[in-house]
Amino acid sequence: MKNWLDKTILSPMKRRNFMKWGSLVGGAAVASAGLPLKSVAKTASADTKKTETKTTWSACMVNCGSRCALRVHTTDGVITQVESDNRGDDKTFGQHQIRACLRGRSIKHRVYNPDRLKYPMKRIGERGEGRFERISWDEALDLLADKMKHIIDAYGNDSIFFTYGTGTQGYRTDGQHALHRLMNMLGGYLNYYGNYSWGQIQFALPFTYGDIKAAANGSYTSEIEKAELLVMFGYNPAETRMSGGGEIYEHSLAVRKRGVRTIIIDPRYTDTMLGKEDEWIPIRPGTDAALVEGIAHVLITEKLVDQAFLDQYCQGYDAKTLPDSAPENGHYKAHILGQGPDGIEKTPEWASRLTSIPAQKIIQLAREIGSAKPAYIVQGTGIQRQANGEQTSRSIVMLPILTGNIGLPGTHTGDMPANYGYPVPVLPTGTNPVKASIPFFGWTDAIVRAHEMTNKTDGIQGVERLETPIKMLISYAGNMLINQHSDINRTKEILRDDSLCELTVVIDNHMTPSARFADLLLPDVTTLENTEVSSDGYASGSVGAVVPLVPAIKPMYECRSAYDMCAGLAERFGIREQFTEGRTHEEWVEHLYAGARAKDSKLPSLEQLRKDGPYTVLAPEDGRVALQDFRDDPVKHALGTPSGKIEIYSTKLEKIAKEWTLPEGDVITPLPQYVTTWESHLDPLTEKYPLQLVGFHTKGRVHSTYHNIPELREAVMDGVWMNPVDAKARGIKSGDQVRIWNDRGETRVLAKVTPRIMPGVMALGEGAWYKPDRKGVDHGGSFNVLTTQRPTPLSKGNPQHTNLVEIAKV
Ligand SMILES: Nc1nc2c(c(=O)[nH]1)N[C@H]1C(S)=C(S)[C@@H](COP(=O)(O)OP(=O)(O)OC[C@H]3O[C@@H](n4cnc5c(=O)[nH]c(N)nc54)[C@H](O)[C@@H]3O)O[C@H]1N2
Ligand SMILES: Nc1nc2c(c(=O)[nH]1)N[C@H]1C(S)=C(S)[C@@H](COP(=O)(O)OP(=O)(O)OC[C@H]3O[C@@H](n4cnc5c(=O)[nH]c(N)nc54)[C@H](O)[C@@H]3O)O[C@H]1N2
Ligand code: SF4
Ligand SMILES: [Mo]
Repeated sequence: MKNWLDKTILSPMKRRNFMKWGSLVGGAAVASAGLPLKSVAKTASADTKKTETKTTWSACMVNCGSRCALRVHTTDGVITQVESDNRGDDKTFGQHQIRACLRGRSIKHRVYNPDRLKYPMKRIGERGEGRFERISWDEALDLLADKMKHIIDAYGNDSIFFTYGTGTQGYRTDGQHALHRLMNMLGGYLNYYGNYSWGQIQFALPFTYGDIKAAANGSYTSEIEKAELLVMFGYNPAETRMSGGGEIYEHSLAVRKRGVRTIIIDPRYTDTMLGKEDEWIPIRPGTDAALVEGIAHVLITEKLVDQAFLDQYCQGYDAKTLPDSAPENGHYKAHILGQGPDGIEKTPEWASRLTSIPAQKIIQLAREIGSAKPAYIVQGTGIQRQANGEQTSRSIVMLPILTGNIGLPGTHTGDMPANYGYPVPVLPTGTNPVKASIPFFGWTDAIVRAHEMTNKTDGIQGVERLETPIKMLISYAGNMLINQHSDINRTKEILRDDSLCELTVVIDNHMTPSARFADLLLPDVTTLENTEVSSDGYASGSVGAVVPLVPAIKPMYECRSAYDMCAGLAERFGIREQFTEGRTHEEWVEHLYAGARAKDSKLPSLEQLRKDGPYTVLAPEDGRVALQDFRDDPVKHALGTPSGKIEIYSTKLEKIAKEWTLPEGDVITPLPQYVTTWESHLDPLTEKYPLQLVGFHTKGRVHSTYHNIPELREAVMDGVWMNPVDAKARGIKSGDQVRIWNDRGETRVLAKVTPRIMPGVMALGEGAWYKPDRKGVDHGGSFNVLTTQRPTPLSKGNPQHTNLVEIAKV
């Protein structure tokens, strides 16, 4: 059994069947999208004798960081309307309505969508061509079990990999938990660590602060209202934390009620500003670390640093606390004052040349940051999705450290903010017998060059080197296979060769660009057809919640939950009983919730929860300020760093920098400092591609989810942001079709000419669906035809916001 096209597996292409299926899709598409509800009812549910209306609770489970509850109205088994949480009076915080955004409210169109996957299907023709044949569930599961047995026998469990997928982030019993549980029982799978969201910052900051447990190194956004000054680096909650329960609500309350002075540093004038900011400081992408160093210069020379704090709590600020292993003058102060190894004084003028921020502005900013007590300094995650992401994240946290704005009310560590999450229990997944772990971003490399990948070259963890290449990919609730991973054209080449990765399985609701690259396509139920008890998400500020999901409608077509798919697969491996422990999915939900209630007597009964809607809990007052215990007693509550202190100079990084083999141009430094990288504004490549292109997460979608909803496409028109100066130089006007390209690919999109972006920098919302023409030019505005798979130096993560491009009118 060599590959998918092996004759023993694949029946000859049945053209007539394919056509028949094709017209069926078309028919159903019209029915669900266009016809009156009665006809949809017939398609969706056969037994509709008397009119029955009901309202059930469900939730939007996509990965925006929140998890808004939804009230779903149905008539005769057909969804008629979806509304937001309408309880509460908005007078008391915690009693307020946690309102869903425009996306969650349009979820009905994601359920009744022409792209819906209806039946299991197997690929016919070349991988990626998008031609499939309908098969039965029995055939699909038999085929999958056979292929998996072969792959495990021939290559081992470490050749099976789950690509990152966040379409059902909130599930506790279904989805990836069920899949991981099954795979662990079958001998495991290749692990990954980190994630596309904050892979760089999460890897980098423990060198400074010690191990991060979830977001425990941050203070809650509820602390903002106690601050005198709020400084936000590339933090855009108005678009990326839109839920009424989350960070944006707390941020807005603080600014509205307390008028906290707010400075926002971002190349774009974001929706978070829109008149709420006191100052917008546009910055050249990838240069925030240089800005920090320019500010540090002023803080040091004007004696605005908190010397007592630095002496007592930190390692490596000056000679007094520099560890023995460090070179002489290897400390931060020397580095800033030009007495370190590079001999460059990091003056505001020096920083100005790199950042495009006037030196006078940098001086003013430094004086403000140096004198405001307390100051809440925070960063988003767009900044670290860059080639020097780890260096930048570590640098930004120097501002609260230098000024002693740590561990006190109204302060924050400079990390992303912390959030409270009610600990809703998860289906036990067991442990993975496979020890090897790759960085989340390294899977395409692990298909083609696994034998070269080691712990010192490619961030392999758990083992010294990879034994075997990836031979099977399972994409559950992700569009990573094509759309969301970098460099689509490279990925396509790799996936098209099915002698490399022999099996691709996609479990989704829709025929996405990734689904087209499946060998086996398995249709999942949507959130509104599923049963769950979820937590509130990871970006809900100080509000925690337990959110019930009750099926509003029956599973459509032949869709099945991942739990049921796994149970069917377990049966084929002879371990059904072990997998289910005799429980259905519904019974697991009940069982786990009963466990939660045994620990917290305040939780309502499941029946009551499902009737009344989410159960809300506020974060305890204690513990809202990060590192408060460390500030109170730095000995008793020493940090998890080797010295137990805040490591400005990191001895661990000093070691890594010596031991790892890095590609030409990559730099890791024990001090948090600015480094120039490939595809920065200083790269000679700017002669060919003079414009920097950054991405952002748009309010029109969550990544690629909700992209295929025409109403949303109309409400939030995709377009590449460009400054009038750059547009004029290229004869481009707002609304023009433009091509954006570099050596990796080309995409077509509309131009949005606006002073809301600084000159020389372009910005495009990520997540639009890849739509190539015959020559491979993308007409969908899909960002990742332009991004690179070259990883960042330290975490080996995704530098998806570091791109040089050129733009022209089509
Ligand atoms: N260029 C660029 N690329 C990026 C980023 C960037 O900033 N720039 N951001 C990165 C980040 S931070 C992230 S988190 C990733 C996100 O990347 P992904 O995790 O791939 O997220 P989505 O694109 O939303 O894909 C989720 C998929 O889940 C499916 N889905 C939704 N509901 C269900 C369900 O109930 N069941 C099943 N089975 N499937 C379902 C959707 O149809 C969709 O195909 O993208 C990364 N990619
Ligand atoms: N509506 C919506 N909400 C989402 C998501 C979504 O897709 N849609 N995705 C969710 C997920 S998984 C994640 S990880 C988060 C990510 O949410 P964010 O952390 O907000 O990430 P981004 O939108 O990538 O970038 C934030 C800002 O950083 C700016 N930026 C880029 N480069 C630089 C730089 O070098 N310096 C500075 N100072 N600023 C820079 C961008 O212009 C942008 O305004 O959002 C979550 N929320
Ligand atoms: S996308 Fe996020 S903010 Fe919008 S409804 Fe869904 S969970 Fe809520
Ligand atoms: Mo993310």
